[in-house]
Amino acid sequence: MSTLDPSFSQHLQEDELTPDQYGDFISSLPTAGFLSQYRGFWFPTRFMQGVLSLQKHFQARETDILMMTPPKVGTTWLKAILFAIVNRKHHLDLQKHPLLTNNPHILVPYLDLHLYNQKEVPDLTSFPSPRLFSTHLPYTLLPTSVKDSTCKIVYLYRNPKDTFVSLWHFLKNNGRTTDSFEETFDKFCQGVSNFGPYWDHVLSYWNESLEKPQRVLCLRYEELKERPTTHLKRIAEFLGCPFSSEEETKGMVNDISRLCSFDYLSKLAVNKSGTTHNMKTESLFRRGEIGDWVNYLTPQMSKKLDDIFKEKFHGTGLIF
Ligand code: PAP
Repeated sequence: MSTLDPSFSQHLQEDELTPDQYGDFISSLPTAGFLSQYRGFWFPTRFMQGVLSLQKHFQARETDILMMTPPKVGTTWLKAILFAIVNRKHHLDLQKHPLLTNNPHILVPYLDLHLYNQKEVPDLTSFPSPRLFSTHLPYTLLPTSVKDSTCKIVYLYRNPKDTFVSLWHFLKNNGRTTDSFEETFDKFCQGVSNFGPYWDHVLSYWNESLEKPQRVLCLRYEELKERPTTHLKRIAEFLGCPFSSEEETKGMVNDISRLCSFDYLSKLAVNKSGTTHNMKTESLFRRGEIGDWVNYLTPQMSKKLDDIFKEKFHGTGLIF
């Protein structure tokens, strides 16, 4: 039985909610299929509890490294890269590297989708410093403790057409939509997609990175794909752990780049079958290419996305 008024979601601050009120609060949000709208963004309803708990309870540390992404922009890849860079001194023997036996989502957990969705207040004490976490939350909805902290934030975004095509395959393969391709596309264009509107998500971090470049690093999937070693070095510098000339001479940057590449990770047994946090693991490694959208979008669909993103990103300096 609902204990809350339907207008509840507009009046009460979420951090005043008790855990037994979460369900009613979430039920009071506007929905579209499997998504619920909360503070201007669309979240998978099944993760709303994690979003609320994370916002209420997560305490950032100055040494934390948080990686933020909208879905399907290369999150799995960036998790592998950050884990490998940050922990490189502990895993010099690449033949025994944790990435060979663990999916990147296990090594770098989601705060919202996993840790705080499983438990109202998860025990994070076992995570060694610097703690490496990820979320799909837009910047504007991050907990205050993150916004007030000087912890580092690495953000990844991707061409919206490839992002949409990747999202479509993921939703279909994991039974997370009953919509057709065209319906999913129309909703994406209206901003109704997982953690969307996609443009608002990207802009939320982009604007922050312009204001605080020492705190927020924005990377583009296409740049990372075209010049991985350049960007691996850039990431390491940003995180305050630049590759030494000795490491570079030994080929460590190339080694990490190869270890985290689509070709390498997608062929590992650990990434080829089974599930990771209720996702089919293999669905996280589909094609890993730039421009696969041409095989799926009609010229009209392509133009529609061009027009939307031209307008949304006008004057921002963002390119796709
Ligand atoms: P998530 O949001 O569910 O975690 P995410 O990892 O962000 O998914 O995105 C998956 C995309 O990244 C897939 O793109 P595609 O559908 O266009 O193929 C996946 O193939 C791609 N991807 C995964 N690993 C890598 C990698 N190592 N290098 C490049 N792309 C990758």
